[in-house]
Amino acid sequence: MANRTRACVNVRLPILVGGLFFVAACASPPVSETTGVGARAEIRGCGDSDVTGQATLRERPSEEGVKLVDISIEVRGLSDGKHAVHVHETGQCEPCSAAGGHHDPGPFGKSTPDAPDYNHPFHGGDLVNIEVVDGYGMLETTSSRIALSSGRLSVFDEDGSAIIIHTNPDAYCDQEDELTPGCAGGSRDACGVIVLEN
Ligand SMILES: [Cu+2]
Repeated sequence: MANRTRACVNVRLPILVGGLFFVAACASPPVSETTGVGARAEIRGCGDSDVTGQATLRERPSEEGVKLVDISIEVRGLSDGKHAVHVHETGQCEPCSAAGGHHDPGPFGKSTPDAPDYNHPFHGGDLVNIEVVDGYGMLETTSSRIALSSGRLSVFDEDGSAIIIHTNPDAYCDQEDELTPGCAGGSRDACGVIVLEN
C-alpha cells in the first residue's frame, strides 16, 4: 500500500562555526507519489472539424492503495446537452468506429455496445456524461475502473485505448436487464487516442 504522507523531517545539525546553527531540511516525497502517471488525448470531431478538445488523465494512489485516475476533458463545438463519454478499447480514431467497444479488460470482457449480454454500464471504461453549454463542455471525474500504469486495468494494453464522446447522453441502462440500443450514447461525435505523457 502506498504511503502518501509527505515526509517533512527537521534535521538538526549542530555545526560549530563561530556558533551553533540548526538546519531544517524537508525531504521531497518520491516523484511517483506526487505526479503519478500522466496521459492525454487530443479530441477531434468524428465528422465535424469544428469539434476540438483535449483530455488529461493522471493516475494517483488512494490512501488504500487503489489506483485512481483523475480525468479532465474539455470540448468545443458539440451540440448543447449531455453526451456520453467512455474509454474505448482501441487507440484508433480514424474512423471513430475503429475505437471499438468499451474498454473492459475483464473478467467478462463484453465490450460490444448494444448487445444483449454486454456489460454496460459496468465496463472499465464507462465514465459519466459531459454537459455542453453554449458549445463548450468540461468534465472533471475520477475513475478507479481504469489505470494508466501497467496491469490488468491499464488503458495502455497492446492496442491502446481512446476516449469517445457520443451524440446522446448515456442513460446508464443495464443491458443485462433490458436491451436498449443506443442507451450508451448512440453515434460517435468525437474521439481522441490516449497517449502516455510521462
Ligand atoms: Cu462509448
